[in-house]
Amino acid sequence: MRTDRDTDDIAALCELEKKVLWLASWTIHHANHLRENNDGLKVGGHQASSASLATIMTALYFAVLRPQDRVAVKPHASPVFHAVQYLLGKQTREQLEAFRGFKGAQSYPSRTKDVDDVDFSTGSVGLGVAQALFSSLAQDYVRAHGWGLERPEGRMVALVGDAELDEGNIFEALLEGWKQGLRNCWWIIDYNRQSLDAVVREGLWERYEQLFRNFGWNVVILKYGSLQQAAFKEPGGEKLRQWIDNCRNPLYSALVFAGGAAWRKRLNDEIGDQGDVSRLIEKRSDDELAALMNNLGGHDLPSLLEAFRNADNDRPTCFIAYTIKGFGLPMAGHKDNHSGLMTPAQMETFRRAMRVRSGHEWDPFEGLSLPAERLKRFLDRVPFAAGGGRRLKASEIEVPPELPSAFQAVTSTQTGFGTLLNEIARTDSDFARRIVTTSPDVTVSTNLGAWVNRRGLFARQAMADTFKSERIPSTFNWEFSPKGQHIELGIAETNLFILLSALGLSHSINGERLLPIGTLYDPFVARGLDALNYACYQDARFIVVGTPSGITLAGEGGAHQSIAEPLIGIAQDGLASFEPAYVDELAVILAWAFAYIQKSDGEISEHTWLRDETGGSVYLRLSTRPIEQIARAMTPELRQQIVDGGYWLRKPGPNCQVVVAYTGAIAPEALAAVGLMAEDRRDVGLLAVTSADRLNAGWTAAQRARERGRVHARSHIERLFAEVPTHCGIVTVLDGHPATLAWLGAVSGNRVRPLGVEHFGQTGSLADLYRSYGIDANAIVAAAQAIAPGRPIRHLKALPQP
Ligand SMILES: Cc1ncc(C[n+]2csc(CCOP(=O)(O)OP(=O)(O)O)c2C)c(N)n1
Ligand SMILES: [Mg+2]
Repeated sequence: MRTDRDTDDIAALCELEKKVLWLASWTIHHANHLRENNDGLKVGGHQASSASLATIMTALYFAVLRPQDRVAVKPHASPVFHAVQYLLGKQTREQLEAFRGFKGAQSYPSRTKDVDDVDFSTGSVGLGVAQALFSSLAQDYVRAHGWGLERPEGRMVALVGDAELDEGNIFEALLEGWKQGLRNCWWIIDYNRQSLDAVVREGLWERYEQLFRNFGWNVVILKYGSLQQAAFKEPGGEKLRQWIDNCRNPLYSALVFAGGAAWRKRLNDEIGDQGDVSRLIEKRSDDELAALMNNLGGHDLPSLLEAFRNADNDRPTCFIAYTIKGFGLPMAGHKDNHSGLMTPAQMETFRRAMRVRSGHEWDPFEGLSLPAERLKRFLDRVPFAAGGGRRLKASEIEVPPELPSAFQAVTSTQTGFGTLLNEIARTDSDFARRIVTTSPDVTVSTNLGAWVNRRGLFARQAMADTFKSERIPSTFNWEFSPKGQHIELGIAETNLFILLSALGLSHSINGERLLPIGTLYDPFVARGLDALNYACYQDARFIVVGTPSGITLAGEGGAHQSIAEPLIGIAQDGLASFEPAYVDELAVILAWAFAYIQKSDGEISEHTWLRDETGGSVYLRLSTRPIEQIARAMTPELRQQIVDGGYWLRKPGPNCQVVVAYTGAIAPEALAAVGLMAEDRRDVGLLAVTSADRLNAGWTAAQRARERGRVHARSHIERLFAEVPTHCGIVTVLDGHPATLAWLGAVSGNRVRPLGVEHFGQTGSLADLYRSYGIDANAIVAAAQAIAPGRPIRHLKALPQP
């Protein structure tokens, strides 16, 4: 039943809907026609896509959403989002005028770059949709652990393009959501039956409906608007409904584009000789007929409000809202409208139709029928805007400066990682409680088993380990409870990264900090790479562990051996990457990482020229190869150098002819090579590189700083190389792509011979593979002899022929 308040709301909402459409369209027009724009890319996609969602977003933001709700907005509806925020006083005219310009409002909603409180960034279609789902799971996790209960539970909402549902990651998320008992999540599908290039297949909604119901979702189909519903009740109305139901998507779109007269002709041709329905058509003018046929559920405020308000439970709900791409604009319905921009002449007509005076385009209440005062009062009462700033804050969790550790003399970094987490699991501290681990079905094989045994698996409902209750011995205790600290995922790596993205934003979304760690096999980082990039782009904070890695995983062959990941580690923004060789290094890096992922807003470090105070996420590439550990005391200096990216394991002497720089599991080969050439090359240096990424980033930043006048800026690698003579050759080696370390030669102008893996690996023993790929001790010696001429190195053996 509707109350007076609702009627009042609807009048105001109708006005705001017009204003939102106008402002979004004007923002786009401004960026295209009134500002210099020479990137060759038109922004038509925004125009038609925005119009498609304008009604739905008006209903949501101005009436339905509450402050605790969070939204991922379909990328191309960004202008609508900015227009809504503008009306709510959270976005500025300057930003809108600079839409797509330098530091202006972003083309795709961005948490990190926009000023108007974007909840979740979007851009790569499909990922924001999954982010809403996983954020709901993250919220459940936080609350099940007793945190943030003073705040109301929010709903995680995604505004989804219908073609966005082509992205497989959405279905991966859907399945995972079902397994995890998803709640409080809405996906609102903008069913305009158009994608970027074309009109979508017939009957997709039926597939979607079935699919969502199969996964336990509520499905609400918003097909007919209130005008249509009323018309269906008129004599002949049922015929009209049948015609609409049977009309193919491309034809409907084409008629929307063509307008009232075309509708009349078509309807008369097809159902016009049937008495009642003819009268139904005839009694409407062309404009009224067009308004009726365009009145789909997704453009009808009363139907939308009713549907949203009726969904007042916590079941995941999918709304399939029929819409028209380009609704209200001259390109409405045209299949080419994705790149269709309004011409200045069309904009002029639109401006007049909207009763906006020239020069008053940005005025919030210009040309509306209701008095500005009344609309202002309405806006002041909008529930969504009531909560103040939407970015919550959580204090930093204190991290022990050193992690408890006791390692075996011969061990691998992966085993060390398991041991370190197991030790943390024994402790009872806020730090240990805030850690949450997750893995896509590789929990045990990435060495998280001991941690999980102690801290348990997370589920909202407790579930006993049947093997344990049946008293069948097993190494692993697989018990689920609301207190568990490990979220076990299915194999989809993209889900892992989106979950990390959701857990890693908990401080800002839930006001409760988590310390998330995700593990996966290193080669499959590539499988989830876009999602990892997405998570970093929105500044989510987590630690990701890629293990096992490289051809060191000898018996597994090319399918499981990672090659390119060290380069990903260098190139991925927002991710500090490490590949330690020894477990004591790992312990230092991990302790540092727990603090680093919590940092924000600081200054760029004067010491290393890295972003140590602004923080970011961390990637650890670990190996299963057991190697002999170095018995040494950890000094503060060594600790700092490990974090900065490298240290001299053997300092080069003043006459140094060769430096060997290595990363990761290949350390024993590098050590052995230095031994083999010691008699024939002077003062050989051995550089342990714990982070090619941080060395490289620091070097680049220091150069940039010097070019901008800070003449004393020095990076860590420059300081390390300060004593290395320029005639000295550098051999670099790692179990990964050689380009990772090849740049080291450019730091002080040394010749460099980078060794590594460039081609898909194969099965074999470790010795077979290292020899074959040229990263064993003998290959290092051969490279040294080639770039650091001198007497023949006696221990050098002939290399295998390729
Ligand atoms: C991963 C990815 N691939 C491609 C694109 C380019 N792209 C942007 S929107 C879009 C299709 C949009 O269709 P739909 O989701 O139905 O939204 P509509 O255009 O109807 O508003 C595509 C292919 C993208 N943003 N992300
Ligand atoms: Mg579409």
